[in-house]
Amino acid sequence: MSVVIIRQDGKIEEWKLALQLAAPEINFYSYLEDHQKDRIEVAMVWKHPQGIFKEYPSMRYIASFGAGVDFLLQDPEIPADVKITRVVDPVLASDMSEYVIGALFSFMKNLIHYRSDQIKAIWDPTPYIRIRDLTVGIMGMGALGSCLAKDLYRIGFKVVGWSRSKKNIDFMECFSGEKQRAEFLSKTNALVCLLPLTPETTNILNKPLFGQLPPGAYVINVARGGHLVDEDLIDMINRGHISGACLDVYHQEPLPKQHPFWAHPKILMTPHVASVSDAQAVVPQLLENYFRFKKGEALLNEVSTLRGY
Ligand code: NDP
Ligand code: OXD
Repeated sequence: MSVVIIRQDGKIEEWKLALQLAAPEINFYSYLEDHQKDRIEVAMVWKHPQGIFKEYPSMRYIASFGAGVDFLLQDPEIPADVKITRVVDPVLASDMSEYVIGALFSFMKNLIHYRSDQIKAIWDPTPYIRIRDLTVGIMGMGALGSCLAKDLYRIGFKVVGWSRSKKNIDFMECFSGEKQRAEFLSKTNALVCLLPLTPETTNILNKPLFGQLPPGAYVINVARGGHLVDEDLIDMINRGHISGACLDVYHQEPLPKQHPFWAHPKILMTPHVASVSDAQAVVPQLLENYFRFKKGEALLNEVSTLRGY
């Protein structure tokens, strides 16, 4: 029983140790160490080097270490019949809520603005926004978006949501599909993107969409860089229609040093850390799926390659 672990962020040993401790009967290999590649059927992966799956002709099941699977579905070298799963985890969801709530308050209370004033020793009180004055619109009401909606509601925010299929949630108004998107946007003062990256959602955060938000709206993108048309965001902020943005994800990560986001006074950037899979929380579901796969049982959180998420 063998599994290959593939990731390029320096965390292979940490995950390998956590997995090995929990399942000593399985051999876990880093893709960088010697192992019989042609016999490996299962991989656990986070942002793999392109072309790596050509080296694993027996691959049948790939588990993403994260919630997103866009990097796997975009790889044409992964055969269509390979099963793919993703992480769905309450810790991942609550970490995401905490991040978004932090970003919202930093916008409402002008904290980034004051930090930049502080560096220049400027004393300039500015009006702030109260919870009761703001409606948060969540694009993507899945595992993360629906947890965020509950947490925001608990704090007292008005929340609206938008997804592919219709949701009925008693404490909030939910919209679905293309036809209801404009209405959803018209009610949103702070937009949070928690969509998966698919062909339908690529570049969805663009000028026409921003134009449908009320003037002064704030944008938080914690999903994928591919959702956002960078120059459209900058243009709509510079025109004053969008009051600013908090971004955690980018087209290219790390974001190249010359990118205009770095120096923009109204853009708060973080390095893809909104919610990071926690080994202790996630190892049990990775192993559960490994054993299910071995027994030929249905997998948890299997991705639909047709739907794209
Ligand atoms: P889910 O698959 O659980 O939810 C996706 C939601 O998006 C669903 O509500 C789905 O609708 C909706 N959706 C999908 N396609 C469309 C569409 N074309 N139009 C409208 N709605 C659509 O995903 P998660 O909540 O688990 O994660 C969302 C994303 O967050 C991940 O794919 C990942 O990219 C990102 N992420 C970022 C992290 C970070 O640290 N920055 C950490 C973790 C995740 P429906 O309900 O009808 O299916
Ligand atoms: C994820 C992520 O998809 O960290 O889990 O972006």
